[in-house]
Amino acid sequence: MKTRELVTTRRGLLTGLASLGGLAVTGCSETVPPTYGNLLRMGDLLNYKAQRLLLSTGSLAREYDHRDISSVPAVGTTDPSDSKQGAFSAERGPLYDRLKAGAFQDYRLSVEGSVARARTFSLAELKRLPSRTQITRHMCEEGWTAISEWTGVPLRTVLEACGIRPSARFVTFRPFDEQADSIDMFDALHPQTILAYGMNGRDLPIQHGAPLRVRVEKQLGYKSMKFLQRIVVSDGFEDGGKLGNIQNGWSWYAGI
Ligand SMILES: Nc1nc2c(c(=O)[nH]1)N[C@H]1C(S)=C(S)[C@@H](COP(=O)(O)O)O[C@H]1N2
Ligand SMILES: [Mo]
Repeated sequence: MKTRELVTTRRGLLTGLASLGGLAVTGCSETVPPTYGNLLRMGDLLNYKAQRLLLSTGSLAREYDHRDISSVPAVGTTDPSDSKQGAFSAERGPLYDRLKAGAFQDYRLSVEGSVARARTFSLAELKRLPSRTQITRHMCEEGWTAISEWTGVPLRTVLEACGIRPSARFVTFRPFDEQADSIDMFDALHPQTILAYGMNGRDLPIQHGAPLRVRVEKQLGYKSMKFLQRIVVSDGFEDGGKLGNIQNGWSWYAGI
């Protein structure tokens, strides 16, 4: 069963790569993120280009067994409704509080931007789409790692349900706290990039990003944005403005 899943997934990845064509692999200029004139950031660009070349042969993050699952610290925002937390949003925090009180029955994920049919998804709708479960190692840039099982819907499935415009290149995640981050289409369509609503066989706990977080398994921990409210597809690179990790001193590309 496991092997068959893996084979299907690898084939899925190859199909994905074929359909992307030379887009990211050849590094055509629109797909290369800016380095913001910082010399140190040139290393990110090299990492980005190297990883995209490696991906042409197909690359999945390692998956583990149930017995490997470890305990995970909750890091960064652990509850967007808590006004004492550093990244509290005065605008979205109270909204999150109401959704949490209603057990996220009224939660809607908005998918917008460079798609043919912008729309929202309830949790029930997301759960009706084909799911993927994966046991992976989270690697935080602070140095700790932890292994968990994640269940969710591939981001690719959700984007395709909205009709990805051929000009689309990047996907930005807008959470309920004061943060934002983006990935390129290559990572967005990667078979292990999922919108997770389950963790270790249960509903995703609040502190780990309820009701929905993304798992970007080929990058460091901070790219796996928790508490998703909106997903914005764009043709050009968006740094997320002052909420974006890039303007707050983080590498945009954190491939591992
Ligand atoms: N919305 C949001 N997403 C976030 C963060 C955050 O503070 N807010 N922290 C990031 C960081 S630095 C890490 S390591 C992981 C931590 O996930 P965990 O709390 O489930 O361990 O979430 C990432 N996603
Ligand atoms: Mo982190």
